[in-house]
Amino acid sequence: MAYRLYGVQDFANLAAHVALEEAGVAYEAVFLDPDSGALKSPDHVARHPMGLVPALDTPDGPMFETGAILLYLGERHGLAPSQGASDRAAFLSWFVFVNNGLHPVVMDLIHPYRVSEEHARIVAGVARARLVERLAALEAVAGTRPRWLDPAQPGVLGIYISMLLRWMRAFPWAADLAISAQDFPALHAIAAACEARPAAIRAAAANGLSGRFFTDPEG
Ligand SMILES: N[C@@H](CCC(=O)N[C@@H](CS)C(=O)NCC(=O)O)C(=O)O
Repeated sequence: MAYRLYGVQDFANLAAHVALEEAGVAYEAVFLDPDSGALKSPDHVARHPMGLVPALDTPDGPMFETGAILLYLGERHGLAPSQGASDRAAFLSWFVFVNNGLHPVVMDLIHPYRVSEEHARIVAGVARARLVERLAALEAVAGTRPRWLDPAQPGVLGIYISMLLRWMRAFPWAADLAISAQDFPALHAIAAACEARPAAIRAAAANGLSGRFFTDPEG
């Protein structure tokens, strides 16, 4: 088995799961039960120092962090511009923008009480405003249809964005703070194309998801 992916159903491992399916490589998905303490077990902490998911066993050793795993799989399996490609610089810029500027802010939209229990509403509201601003920037670049965000081609950045769109719609701390992919047509097109591909449908099913799981998820 080339890869073993450790995750929890419908957690951040979903993106790596879709990437593995798109890559068409041999892998095993291991789902852990967070309520059993499995994430904090010595075995799992050896894979992920914070006892979180995803973690991935690779032929080059164990990995953790969604962004690192997606970049690794993308470069190895043709789901991202490779070293030397003229569009790699732009791809890397926007990949890190999503990993660093979007992903943690989505976590604040979903779990603002981790920042401040008393001011959760304010934290989530600020996160929402930041996300809308940053999604607009991402929408603008997606509208230029770079190869690495082309809805017609699977790629790790489109997969990553699709998962975050799911979370922003399905899991905001308060329902009125939800962000809809429909408000960002170029991003919606990427997520809609992704969720229609057999690879993503297989990965979603393994995570207990069906239907329009990226663009119109049930919270
Ligand atoms: N920056 C990390 C964040 C990982 C993370 O927060 N994972 C969450 C799921 S989305 C988790 O494992 N939660 C389980 C827990 O908190 O016990 C990454 O992108 O991999």
